[in-house]
Amino acid sequence: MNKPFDKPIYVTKPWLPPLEDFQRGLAEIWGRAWLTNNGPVVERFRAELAEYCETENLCLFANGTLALQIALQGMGITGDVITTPYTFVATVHSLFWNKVRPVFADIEPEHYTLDPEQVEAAITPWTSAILGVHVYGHPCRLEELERIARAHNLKLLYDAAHAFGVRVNGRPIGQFGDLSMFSFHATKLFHSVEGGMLTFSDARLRRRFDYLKNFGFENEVEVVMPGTNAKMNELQALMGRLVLKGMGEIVEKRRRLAETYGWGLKTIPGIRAAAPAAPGVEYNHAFFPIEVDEKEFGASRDDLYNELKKWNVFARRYFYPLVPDFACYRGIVREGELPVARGVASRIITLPIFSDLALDDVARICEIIRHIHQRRRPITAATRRGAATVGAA
Ligand code: T4K
Repeated sequence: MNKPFDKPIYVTKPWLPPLEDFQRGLAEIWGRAWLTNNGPVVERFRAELAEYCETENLCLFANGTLALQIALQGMGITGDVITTPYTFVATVHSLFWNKVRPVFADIEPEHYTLDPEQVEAAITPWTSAILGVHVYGHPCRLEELERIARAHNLKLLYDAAHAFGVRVNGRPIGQFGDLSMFSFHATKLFHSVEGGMLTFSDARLRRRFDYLKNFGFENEVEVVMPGTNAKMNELQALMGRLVLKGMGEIVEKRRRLAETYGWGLKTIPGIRAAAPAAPGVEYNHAFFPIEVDEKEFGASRDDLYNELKKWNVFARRYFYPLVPDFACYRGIVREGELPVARGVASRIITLPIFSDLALDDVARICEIIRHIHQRRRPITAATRRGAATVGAA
C-alpha cells in the first residue's frame, strides 16, 4: 500500500470487445465501402437498440450533444426551460444553441437530480419545458416531474446521457417523459466510441429527427427543413453493436466494484457514498460519487483529489464547477441561490469505476483514502488527550 499504482488509474476506461470481432466487422464494412449515411450496420444497431429499449421511437446520432440539440429543435422548444445546474455543460449548451434560456432550479441532496418543488416554484408564463438530468444514472423524481409537466402543460425532456441500461419498475428509463437523450461516448459504460440516441413518445418525431440530422434532405432534389449533419457512421455502429452484447457483464462488474467501494469506505470518517438506487430502480452503476466532509475527513475535497493523483489515481470532480459558474453562463443565478447544488459541487468526487478495474484495486483505493484521512486527521479533543497521555508516559 505504500507505493502508488504502477499505471495511472483514470476515472473510467472504455469496455472494448474482442479485437477480432471488431476486425471481422470492419472487413465487412471495407468490402461494402459504405461508411456512413444510414448504412446497414447503423440500421442493424438501431433494430437491436429498439429491442433493448423496447421502443421503435428511436433515432441514432453522431453524439449525445447533437442529439439533444436536435431534440429541442425538432420539438419546437422555445422561451425558458427549467433545468439543473448540476450536470455536464453540454446539457445547457444544447439550450443555448437553440436560443432557449436556461432557468436553473436546485437539486435534491440524495441523488442530485432536479428537486421537483424547486422546479414548480420556477415556472413562469415563459416556461416551455423541463429538462431533467438522470445524473450518474440515478433517475429524476419521475412521477413528480410528470405531474408538474402535465399540470402546467410543459414538455418533459430528460438528459439520460448517464442512464443507458437503467430500468424503473421494469420499464426502460427512456420510456419516461416526452423524450430522453442518451450519450454513447467512449467514457460511458455503454458506448459506440462517440454516439447518441433519442427515444420519445410521439412517433411522428422520428421522421423530423431523421430530416434534421441529414441536412433536411427528402431526396436528391428536395430539402424540407434546414437540418444539420449529425449522423452516426458505420464504424460507430459496429462498436455499439459489439458493446451492446457485453452490457450484462459490464453492469454486473460495476455492481461488484461499487459494492467493494461501499465496504471499503464505510468506516472512513467524512466520506459519504451517494445514496443507493431508489426502490424499483435497476441501476447501471455509471459512476461512483462520494462526498467529502472536510471537517470530519481532515482534508478538503480538493486535497483528496490532488493527493490521489500522487498515488496515480485520477478521480474527477464531476460536476464542479456548477454550469452557471462557467464564464459563459455567469449572471443567470444570483449569489446564494442553488445552495444544495453548490454544496454538493464543493464536496463531490467521482472515483474510478470501469470493467477492467480489479476489485483488489478498489480495495486499495479505499485504503489510500483511509491513509490520507489518517495522515490529515484534525487534532480533536480525544487525540489531544491521547497525545497528552503518551507524553506523560
Ligand atoms: N449530458 C451529460 C449529462 C453528459 O455527461 C454528457 C457527456 C453529455 C450530455 C454530452 O454527451 P456527448 O456529446 O459527449 O455524447 C467526458 C466526456 O467527453 C463526456 O461525454 C461526458 N459527458 C463527460 C461527463 O465526461 P471529459 O472532458 O471529462 O473527458 P476526458 O477526455 O477527460 O475523459 C475522462 C477520462 O476517461 C480520462 O481521464 C481517461 C478516460 N478515457 C477517455 C477517453 C476519451 C479513456 O480511457 N479513453 C478514452 O477514449 O468529458
